[in-house]
Amino acid sequence: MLRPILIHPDPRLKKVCDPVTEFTADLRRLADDMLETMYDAPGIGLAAPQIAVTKRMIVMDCIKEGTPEPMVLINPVISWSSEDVSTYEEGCLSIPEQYAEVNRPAEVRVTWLDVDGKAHEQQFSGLWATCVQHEIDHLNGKLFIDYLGPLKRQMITRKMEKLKRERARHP
Ligand code: K1U
Ligand code: ZN
Repeated sequence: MLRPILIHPDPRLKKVCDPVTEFTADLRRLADDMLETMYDAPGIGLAAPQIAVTKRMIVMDCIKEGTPEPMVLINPVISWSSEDVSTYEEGCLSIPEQYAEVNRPAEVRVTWLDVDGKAHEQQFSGLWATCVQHEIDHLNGKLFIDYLGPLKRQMITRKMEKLKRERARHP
C-alpha cells in the first residue's frame, strides 16, 4: 500500500524515533509499504517518519539501473565513520525539488536488524553511504537542510510552506 509522504515543515519530521521492539507481521507489512512508496516516488531511500511512523526503520535501494537491491534496516546504528569525507548533491522526498551539497563521511559501518530480528553489519561506500546517513538522520529528526546555512535553509522552508499551501488549495 502506498503511504503519503510528509512534506517539511512538519513537527513529525523533527521527532527522535523509537526503537523497534516487536518483529510482527505488521512490521513486515510496514517494510513492504515503505519500499513500495519509495519506488513509486521515485527515491533511493525512505525513513519511517517520512510516512508519519515514529519507528527506527529505513529502506534503501541505490541501484539506479539493473537488478534492484531493496534493503530494510531496523534500529540502524553507525558503528564506524571514515575520516574521509565525500560531497553529494542531496535531495529529500519530504523536500521535493530542492537539492544542496552536503559533506558526510565517505564510508560508514552500520549495524541493524532485519524484519525477522536477525542482526547484520555492513560497510557502505559511495551513494549507499550518503543515503544510509541521510536516512538515519531522519530517525533523529534531522533533515539535509539542517547542514546548510540559515539563509539557504529558510529559503527552502519558505518554498515548502508555499508548496503545501498550493497543494491544500488544489488537492
Ligand atoms: O530520504 C529521502 O528523502 C529519500 C532521498 C534519499 C537521498 C537522496 C540523495 C542523497 C541522499 C539520500 C531520495 O531518494 S531523493 C530522490 C532521489 O535521490 C532519486 C530519485 C530518483 C532516482 C534517483 C535518485
Ligand atoms: Zn530525506
